[in-house]
Amino acid sequence: MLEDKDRIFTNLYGLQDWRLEAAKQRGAWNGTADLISLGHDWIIQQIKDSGLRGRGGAGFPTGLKWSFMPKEVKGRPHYLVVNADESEPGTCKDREIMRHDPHLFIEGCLIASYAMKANVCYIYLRGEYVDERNNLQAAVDEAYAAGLLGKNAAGSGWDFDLYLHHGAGAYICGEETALLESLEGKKGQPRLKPPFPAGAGLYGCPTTVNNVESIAVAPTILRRGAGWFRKFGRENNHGTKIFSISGHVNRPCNVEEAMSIPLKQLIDVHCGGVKGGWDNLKAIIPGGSSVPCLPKNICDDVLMDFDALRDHRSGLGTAAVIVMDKSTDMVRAIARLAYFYKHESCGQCTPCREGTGWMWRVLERMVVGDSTTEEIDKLLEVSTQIEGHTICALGDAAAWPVQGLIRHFRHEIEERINTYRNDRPHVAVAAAE
Ligand code: L3W
Ligand code: SF4
Repeated sequence: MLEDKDRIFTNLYGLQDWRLEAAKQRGAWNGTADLISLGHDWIIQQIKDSGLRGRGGAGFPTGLKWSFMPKEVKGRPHYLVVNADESEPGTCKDREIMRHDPHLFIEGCLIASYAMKANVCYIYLRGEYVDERNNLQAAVDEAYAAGLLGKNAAGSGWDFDLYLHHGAGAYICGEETALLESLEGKKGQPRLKPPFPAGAGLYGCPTTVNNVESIAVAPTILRRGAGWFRKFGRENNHGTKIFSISGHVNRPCNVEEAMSIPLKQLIDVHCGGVKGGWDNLKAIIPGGSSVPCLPKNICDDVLMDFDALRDHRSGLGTAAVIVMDKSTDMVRAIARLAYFYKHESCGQCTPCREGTGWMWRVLERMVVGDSTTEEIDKLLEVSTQIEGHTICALGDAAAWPVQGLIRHFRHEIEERINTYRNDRPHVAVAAAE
């Protein structure tokens, strides 16, 4: 359990003023120029040593990603682009950082940009995040007025400009290369990788794309030391993390906790428990809608980190925990997610464009039992044909929830098929023929 003194986001619930003076009193912009004076390599090494892994879903080591940027600026400018297109169902953590702790985030943009020799950073905001944009823009304006941004930003000797760009509400623009396309004014469709953005990103220039939370924790890691951050969690899963917990709990919330906290403790301590008690739990989706669900028996003692959840063939993703009690119709829930992915597919590659719609239509029939047991196997097979055969991770994201449903709740689909047939004997005869 994390103690209050170890929380990075001290205004996560907006109980205090988010503006510059109040943010400074909470520690933001404290010694920024001194940190920067320690140099590009020192900052990147500290972030590497801290064990910070990307907080946007993939968990890629942040310091390593920063180190992929060219060591020297040669002809092409370097860019930092922050992915604030928070759209993963269940995920609402970056929203709170931008609304209530925008200065910590802006300071992180300066420090990260300096580390990677970028003089310009773009923050790409989810289209629906209007209040967040308003607060963030007001905070950016304050920072410019106070000399924290612009020429010789924060007295560091580094010139740095920060721009907000508002998206238009497409989930796929949260995929880093679709985001870059959109930022360039084009249709938001993912690019083939490689090249990765560090080689050819925004306008073909070296670019790093990071999630809001990954950037916002950086100043505190540097101020308190890599070792401080590293001591939370366990090997390969370090630091503090904001969990977004929603669904059938008594008090849904965002909470910053130590990585690797047991799921049950997370829910009992911070959410007042599952509605109706722990025994009323049916399943969770542990990391935003893209990762497979887990049934109660796994939830009983699972740890909330990248490796523990991967070992159970799921993932930490964005750490958005969707809790479902026994009243949940799992088939309907996953069918609804399948609709989401079908709707958000950009349509570039055939397995995703055709497969997401096909899976959704089959699942809609399965919700009422109008299917066959053979079709469950076919659904699983099609999902594995989508997985890994597309340009971006949206194909995987559409396949994994379906695979989780079949892995853990196949019996619910089968029961429905049997009930449907028993109610309609002629259907059973036709299927047998
Ligand atoms: C240079 C290499 N860079 C990897 C970089 C890459 C990217 C990062 C992670 O998807 C996941 C997805 C969603 N040289 C590199 C390299 N990189 N190898 O590392 O890359 P990758 O491909 O593992 O993942 P991704 O494409 O960033 C993200 C999942 O997150 N997700 C939620 C997403 C939704 C949100 C949101 O709403 N904010 O983030 C939940 O699970 O399904 O699997 O930067 O360039 N050799
Ligand atoms: Fe577009 Fe889907 Fe292909 Fe991603 S996987 S590029 S969303 S069609």
